[in-house]
Amino acid sequence: MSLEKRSFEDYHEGEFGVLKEADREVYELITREYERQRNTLQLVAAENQCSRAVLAALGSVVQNKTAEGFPGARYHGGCEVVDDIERLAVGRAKEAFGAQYANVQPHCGTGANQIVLTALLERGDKILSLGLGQGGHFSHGATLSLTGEFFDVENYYVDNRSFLLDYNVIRDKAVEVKPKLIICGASAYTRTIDFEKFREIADKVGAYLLADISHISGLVMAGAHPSPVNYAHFTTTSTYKPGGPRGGLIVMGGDYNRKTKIRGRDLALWEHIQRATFPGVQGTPYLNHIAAKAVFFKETLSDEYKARQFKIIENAKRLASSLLDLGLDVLTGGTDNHMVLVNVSNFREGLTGVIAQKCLEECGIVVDVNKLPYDKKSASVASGIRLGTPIVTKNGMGVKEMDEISVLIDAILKAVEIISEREYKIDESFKEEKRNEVKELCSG
Ligand code: DSN
Repeated sequence: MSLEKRSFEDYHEGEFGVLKEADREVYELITREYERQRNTLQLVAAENQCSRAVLAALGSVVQNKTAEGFPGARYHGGCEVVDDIERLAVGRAKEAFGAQYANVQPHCGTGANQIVLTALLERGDKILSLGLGQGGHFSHGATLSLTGEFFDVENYYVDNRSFLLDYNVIRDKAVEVKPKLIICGASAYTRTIDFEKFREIADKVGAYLLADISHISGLVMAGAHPSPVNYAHFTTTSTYKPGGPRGGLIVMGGDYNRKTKIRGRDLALWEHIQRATFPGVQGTPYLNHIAAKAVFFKETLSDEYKARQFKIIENAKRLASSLLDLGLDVLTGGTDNHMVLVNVSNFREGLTGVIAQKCLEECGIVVDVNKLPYDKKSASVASGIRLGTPIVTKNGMGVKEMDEISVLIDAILKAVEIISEREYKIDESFKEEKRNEVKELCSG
């Protein structure tokens, strides 16, 4: 049963009694967060909701164990149980992704990308990736990220009219730049990514291909989006976005065992990844998170999980079409995945992404402000918002609720009084009315 249907005490049963006794302040903050998640609409495309079994593994004594290294080759004693846990998680990750190699140690998706870059590249090597403001990610070489500081990064862009990836343009850019690594995958792109084409481009210029599928990895595991695993040399994902614990993952397909000389060491590609993980980038992995990843990967093999991924897409498509029907500008005219991008500045004169995000949140609808491709506004003001359907789908919502959510969004964005690009006013009684409607929807 999802968290929306249960009280905090009921959901967490006994274990939070201990915290309540030990630290009332933190207990109350966690209770508040639980109520926030339960009574408001969670439409952050990067978020999901893990199961109670995953939470149990996260909160287990496994968190006490230190174990630098890999199963069978640790720098600490007493690792026989955590070795079995990590082996189980690796086996299940391989099965879930149809991969030849899996590394469950990365602390997060960004860390997984840093490990791949550390394994392959030397300072100043060239990366070609989708620009951050175009839907890319900080860890794909953005300025201010260490990936942008250490490497020579060039970007490819989406088309300035269709907002779609144009693979011919990307190929031409790759031929011009001659990168050592091409990164594909995005945090704000709503259409299917052609990983096979990316691999053709990478092969043409002799580059490695990294597919960061953090946002769509649940869809990929279920077969609801084509998989990059046998095209990309390396596939990375965060594990919370598809509905598991916080953490990262690296998987590899047919290239995993390819002998490659990097910095004088002639090793298989997977061995370079192991070395870059520890001691390259990380120390002890979070073994409780690895136990939770094992639980999660088992869940992803179930029919319920797989069916839900298709439902997430169905709901996102319906949310996009309902918003379009109400006159909102949905980028690319719809979506192929879990995500919907809306240009709110095209909806009302003076409306910005940040005002949309804040006034929706005051009414109980949680979304992200999002700089859109070719957006003239700064990232913190922006013209867009990004919405995602994984959590509302997990909580049993369907197309009827997507229509209701669209009507709420339309009404709130029309009602807000715009003062400046960041300032606005919203009538208190209108806000209360919408919050109650949202609460009703969440408990339905
Ligand atoms: N937090 C993710 C997102 O919002 O897309 C990126 O790491």
